[in-house]
Amino acid sequence: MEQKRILVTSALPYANGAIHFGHLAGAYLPADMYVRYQRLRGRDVLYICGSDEHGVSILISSKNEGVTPKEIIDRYHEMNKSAFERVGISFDNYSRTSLPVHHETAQEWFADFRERDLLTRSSEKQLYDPEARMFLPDRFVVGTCPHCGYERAYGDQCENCSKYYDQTELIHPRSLLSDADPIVKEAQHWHFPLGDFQEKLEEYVASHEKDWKDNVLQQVRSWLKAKLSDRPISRDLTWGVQVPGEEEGKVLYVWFEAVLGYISSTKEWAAREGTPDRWKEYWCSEDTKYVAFIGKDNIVFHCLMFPAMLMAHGGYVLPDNVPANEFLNLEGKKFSKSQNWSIELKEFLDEYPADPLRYTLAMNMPETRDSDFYWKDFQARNNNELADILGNFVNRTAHFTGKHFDGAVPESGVLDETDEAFLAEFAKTAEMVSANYERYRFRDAVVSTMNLARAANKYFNDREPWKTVKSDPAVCATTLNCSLQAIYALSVFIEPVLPFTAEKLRHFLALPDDAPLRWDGPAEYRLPAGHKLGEKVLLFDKIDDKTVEAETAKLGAMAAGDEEEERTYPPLKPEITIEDFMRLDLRTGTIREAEKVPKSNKLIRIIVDIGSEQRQIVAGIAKQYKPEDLVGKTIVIVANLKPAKLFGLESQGMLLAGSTEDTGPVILTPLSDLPDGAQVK
Ligand code: B3M
Ligand code: ZN
Repeated sequence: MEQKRILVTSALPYANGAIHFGHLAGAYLPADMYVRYQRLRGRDVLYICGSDEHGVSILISSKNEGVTPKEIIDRYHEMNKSAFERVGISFDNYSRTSLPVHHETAQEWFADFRERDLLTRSSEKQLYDPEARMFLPDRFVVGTCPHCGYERAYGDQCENCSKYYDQTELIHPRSLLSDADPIVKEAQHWHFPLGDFQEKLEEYVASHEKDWKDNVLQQVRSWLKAKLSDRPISRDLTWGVQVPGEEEGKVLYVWFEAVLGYISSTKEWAAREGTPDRWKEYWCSEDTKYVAFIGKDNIVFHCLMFPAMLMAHGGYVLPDNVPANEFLNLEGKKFSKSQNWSIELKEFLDEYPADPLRYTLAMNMPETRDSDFYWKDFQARNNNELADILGNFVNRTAHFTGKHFDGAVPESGVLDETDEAFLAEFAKTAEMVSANYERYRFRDAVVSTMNLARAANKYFNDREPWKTVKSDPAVCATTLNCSLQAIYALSVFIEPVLPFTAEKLRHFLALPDDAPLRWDGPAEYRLPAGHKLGEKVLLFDKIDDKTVEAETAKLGAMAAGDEEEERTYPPLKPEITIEDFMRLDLRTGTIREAEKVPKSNKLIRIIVDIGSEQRQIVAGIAKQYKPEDLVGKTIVIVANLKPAKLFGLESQGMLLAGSTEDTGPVILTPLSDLPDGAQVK
């Protein structure tokens, strides 16, 4: 059964950074190609997206930069929206989850679930910062790892030993927001009963065994096999969608509300169109085919959580397909913003046109496995394929028609077999490319599309119009007539992948009003003889070796980078008074003994003489120092820190060390001699 309408969504990118090629190739370019193709088929298709403007990562960026979360989301929303436009992603609506329509929608869904007693509420122990007056998300706490003693372990996972634990298990937890010691407090959280949907989701996934991609099915099956369980859907944060009926500071878990962003964005679209109820035609009708484009890291939420929410609500259409792509890498390495191993869309588009990029990404789309963007490949695709095949064919046809036929479509004579066969390619291409788009095979679709340009180039060569123009003008006219028909056909078929070039072709053809801008146009319609063409246009500039070398070098240089400049610094803590500082008792002391803590590869136990007494301190410095090098050194310790146990050993204080991610702890010592027990202030 063919549905009346197609609803297409692309994952909502976080408004927390600039989108790069990897994002584009993952969830946006394929969706846009699919949508443009469907529009040409004359189908009622709606393409929805927007910025995901909540979540802890945005809060962290705002703290790091010392600006409000609103400033962060405004900046990146505008930046990404405009980059999407410039690269030709043709959303019908690009919304924001910070808009009232979204907050209301998400709250309505939550309230509906709660009123129907679907949700459960239970309490969990969590660290609370009494000074910042908030519960601490895992990324906002550091402390000593309960497993290996690493001192900068995060609330959920230790970067040193990779173990997971509960944030309340951290030793000496510290809030990254303020100086206060966090306290353990009970927090009430709402849970969505995902486990109750196990069976229904199994049926749902089974019903798509034939049409979903393997990478998607594999991930989903392994989740189902492990059995689904209830998921917390509230968080204690100051940034997000307020949980209705709760005190301030309790927000909906970002994934619970972000997926509803597709619905609120559709509502925004409908209201702007002056038909406020029309969003329901897409979301609440069995006549809709819903396709959700995402990257592979979003599979669980789109294939299990969101469908379960839609089932729980009732009356909504479920995704018919979730074509998730794998990841695109850059020159053999993962995209990394922090290491500057990345190409931001905006910067790229300041230098290069969008279509060659779309084409290159489509030809390397990570459809079944991770793939790469290489500058060299970009150059080759642009020069050898777009310019030398498509561009060359159009260029020669335009030039020849201008020179010999006064820039108008020549009258076709009798078609011979070659002409017939060439024209018959249009319908075949339409069918083949279409079959690929319908099956979400984007690379194959583009290969088949380019094959028509190849065939056209060959046709022009084989017919040698530069010879027949003298020897047999009627044949020459036929050749050019057919070539111009091919440009029209190409202007339709390349539209999904090369929309800006398609537009240029239509401009050159000065398409008559009755020429259908539709997928089946090339099989049915012919440009009439005598039709006056528009101006010749340049389609593709070649990219030279120097440019490619410079771009590649830039990437390398950035990654090796001037570390000082590229480093990000932890946010400064709130101001304290001199009295606050004086509460610390810092003392000098000489290390008398040092040895590695057995079974720990990080910890060293030292005995420090602070004059009045000797202290045992256990410190995570074994990677940086050998015990024998430490004995005899004067260091500074915090002498009035409450003792803590590490690997069964009591640590009676803490030594002062400076540290960065790259250096690890570096112990501080006095510049000149100081006796033991001197106060440090
Ligand atoms: N913003 C995560 C991501 O960008 C998230 C997607 C939301 S889709 C509703 O990977
Ligand atoms: Zn650890």
